Amino acid sequence: MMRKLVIATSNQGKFNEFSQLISDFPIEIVPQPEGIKVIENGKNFKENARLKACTVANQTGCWALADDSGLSVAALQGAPGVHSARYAKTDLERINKIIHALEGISDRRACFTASLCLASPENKILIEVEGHCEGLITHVPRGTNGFGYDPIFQVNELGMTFAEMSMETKKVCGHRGKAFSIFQSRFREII
Ligand code: ITT
Repeated sequence: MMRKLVIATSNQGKFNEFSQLISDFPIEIVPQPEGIKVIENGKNFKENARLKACTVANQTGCWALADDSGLSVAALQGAPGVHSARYAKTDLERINKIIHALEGISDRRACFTASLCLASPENKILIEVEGHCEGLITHVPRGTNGFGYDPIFQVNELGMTFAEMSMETKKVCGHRGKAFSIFQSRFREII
């Protein structure tokens, strides 16, 4: 019987990316059941990923893979960082808030981080990894793919925003894909 893996997120964009990243593995991917509430009060991405993975694994009785991620903007002293999801109410409002906060500022440097944590129902941490992607905040949103802050994050190596890339390209250069490439070799050993 195939092992079940719950993707411990309520963010559909993340779920879509993980479905693609994990598609080669002999594992059944299931979404997080509705109604699970996690208090994300960790002081960094790693702590929040742990909280989400352990809570969901414990409540579902399955292995759970969580991702805590966010955008840190240099000229905003690392904000929104771990508060990326709570920076404003909607993706559009969050994007506009960043563009507005950087008005007249020439330093547009930013970094995306993804911390992944795989936990068992007994709250054992099986794998923890982190990936980063360096880029610049654009002056206007560009592109229609992806989710969240994708339209205003231009990746240094490619000069394209995440929202202008295919999921395949984002997988190679993005923070989540980079974290997953470290994750996958360890994951293969334990499944
Ligand atoms: P879960 O906690 O349920 O996974 P969330 O959206 O609240 O969902 P986080 O707490 O990790 O997730 O917050 C991450 C924020 O950063 C959120 O606003 C995302 O939309 C955004 N984000 C994360 N990865 C992103 C990516 O690859 N592209 C664009 N925005 C991203």
